[in-house]
Amino acid sequence: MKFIDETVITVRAGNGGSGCLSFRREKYIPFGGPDGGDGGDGGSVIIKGTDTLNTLADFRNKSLYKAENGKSGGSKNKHGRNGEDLIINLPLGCVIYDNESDEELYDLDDESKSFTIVKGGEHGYGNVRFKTSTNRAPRKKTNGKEGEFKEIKIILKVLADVGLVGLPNAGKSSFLKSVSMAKPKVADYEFTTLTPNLGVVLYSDYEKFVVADIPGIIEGASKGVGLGIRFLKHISRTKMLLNLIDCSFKTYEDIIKEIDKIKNELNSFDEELIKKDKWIVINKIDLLDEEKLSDLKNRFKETDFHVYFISTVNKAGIKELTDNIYEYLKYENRIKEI
Ligand SMILES: Nc1nc2c(ncn2[C@@H]2O[C@H](COP(=O)(O)OP(=O)(O)OP(=O)(O)O)[C@@H](O)[C@H]2O)c(=O)[nH]1
Ligand SMILES: [Mg+2]
Repeated sequence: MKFIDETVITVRAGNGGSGCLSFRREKYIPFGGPDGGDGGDGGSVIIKGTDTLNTLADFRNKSLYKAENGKSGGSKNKHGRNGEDLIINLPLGCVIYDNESDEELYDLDDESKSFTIVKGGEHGYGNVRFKTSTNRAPRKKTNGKEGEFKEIKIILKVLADVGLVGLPNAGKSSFLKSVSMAKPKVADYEFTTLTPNLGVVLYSDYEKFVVADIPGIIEGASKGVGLGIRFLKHISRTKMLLNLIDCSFKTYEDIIKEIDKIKNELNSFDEELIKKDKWIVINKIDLLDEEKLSDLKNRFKETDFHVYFISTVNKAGIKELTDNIYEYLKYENRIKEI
């Protein structure tokens, strides 16, 4: 299914049902009293996050979401039925904005949360309600109130613990593939990944963490070059970043430049991103001879970078890296129990 991460929809709650104007008409009771019942309340529109969805594609072809109106009241004091609420399930991680003011309204970052986004209109009153000692035959009833409506913008920012960043072809998707059950496309050309992929790393029987693989970033991405920054929002909620780097045919200096390039792009997009802990992951070490690899390792020892050397092909270094990610998330109290 197509990955869509932004959409605008209108939500409309149901109107309240009208109250009824009616008088008792029974044999032998010439002037029956009022017996018009109240209407029912209009249904509300409720939104909820679920992890069974991961795209907003379903919402592209429909723009109005409406809850049911309350039914009108009836004679014989019959209350109208309340309109049913409409529950809209959205992918977990969606943030909801008021489309007019751009104000953030809700953050669906937890499956247990649900929000009433527009409330159904209150029911109208039947004429029974207006009976008083001086007016025994009120000819008054009220209509239900209109349901609220709102135009909302939904932006999906996937929820993941670890975000993968790097130039195209660095091996981000290969890494995701090697640590999770995810099956992202991997190929020897740039921009193989066009939309984010999520993978769940099952660390033990009862613990997991989620890794997000996004399209490669190139110089100028923050200004719209390549696939641009469109997908960077998906790593904004991660707890840490891994900067993957293809080390084949590169000198130590090339690698340092590449680290800087990515850092600049992240920084231009959102300064918060570079406040995240970022580990450098040098990939494709199977393509280096031993001397070059140990030379590279030595050069990095003199730096402050938190660095790992891996190969997604022969799995070198992968276990150590995932163990350390797990320890980090656990230490930060961020590991999820399944
Ligand atoms: N030799 C070797 N090749 C690798 C390794 N990891 C990935 N590759 C290859 O590198 C190429 C790019 O890998 P991807 O995982 O698609 O890279 P990516 O970073 O996801 O690329 P984009 O999605 O374009 O940003 C593929 O041909 C992979 O097979 C590795 O450890 N060693
Ligand atoms: Mg990829």
